[in-house]
Amino acid sequence: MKLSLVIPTYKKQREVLDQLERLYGFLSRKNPNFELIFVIDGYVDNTKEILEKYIKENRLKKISIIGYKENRGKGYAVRYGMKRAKGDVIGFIDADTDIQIRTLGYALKALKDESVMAVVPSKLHKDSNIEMTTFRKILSAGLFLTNKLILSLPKNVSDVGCGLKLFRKELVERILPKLTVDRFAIDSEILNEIGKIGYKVAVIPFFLNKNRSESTSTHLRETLRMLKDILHIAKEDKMAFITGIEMRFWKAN
Ligand SMILES: Nc1nc2c(ncn2[C@@H]2O[C@H](COP(=O)(O)OP(=O)(O)OP(=O)(O)O)[C@@H](O)[C@H]2O)c(=O)[nH]1
Ligand SMILES: [Mg+2]
Repeated sequence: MKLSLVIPTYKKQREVLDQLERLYGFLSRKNPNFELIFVIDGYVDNTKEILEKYIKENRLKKISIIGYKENRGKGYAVRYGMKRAKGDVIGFIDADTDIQIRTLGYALKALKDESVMAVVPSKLHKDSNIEMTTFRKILSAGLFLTNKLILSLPKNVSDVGCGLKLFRKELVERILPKLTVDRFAIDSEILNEIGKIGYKVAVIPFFLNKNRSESTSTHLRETLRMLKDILHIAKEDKMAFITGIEMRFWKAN
């Protein structure tokens, strides 16, 4: 199985090489048929140069560095990378090393079941190791409930924002043309599309490193933006539903 991993990368010049080494080493052992696609989401620091220098010096294959000048957001970067991915399984993972690499091991194992079309980790899985402050717990639960109430998430999904997800190529081909979100609500939008179609999702444990950086996606401004985007997704779905009924009504008459 060929695996394409998209790595949306914004202002990660301090961590990105560690992530590259880690992914390259892990996949060379566990699933040597892979490609890593770093999408530089805005040339705002030296991430691109650092990656290119390292790849050249070490003559690494299977890695592409693509990107653009202006920052567009995680959603835009993920879509940009996925469009260019060639794998039978296509996924994305955060550019920093906060997620423990064994989470990817669990994800690959879950795909051994041929009927599984997507793999999604959850902080609530009984084997996850996540310790969160009370504030983060409340925020996380609130965000999930909002998603659950207004979108069509797959039934067994209990977490939305984890920065690692894998999908089979057929699923990506079907939903990618429908995706529009540029920022962090991309995860919600993808899960909503999967839920609407009814694809089988495997939920796996999520392992985070202890001393990780302060979260960007939980900043108030990003959270509000995410809520706005989620409401927009729900509104578009409702409009499509109403239009569908109208069309049937006019056809019937
Ligand atoms: N913050 C941010 N991240 C982006 C953007 N575009 C792509 N990303 C990537 O989205 C992923 C998640 O973003 P992070 O900033 O790590 O968010 P987080 O994991 O909630 O927070 P940290 O604790 O800061 O790592 C990373 O791989 C980023 O490089 C963007 O415009 N803003
Ligand atoms: Mg992060």
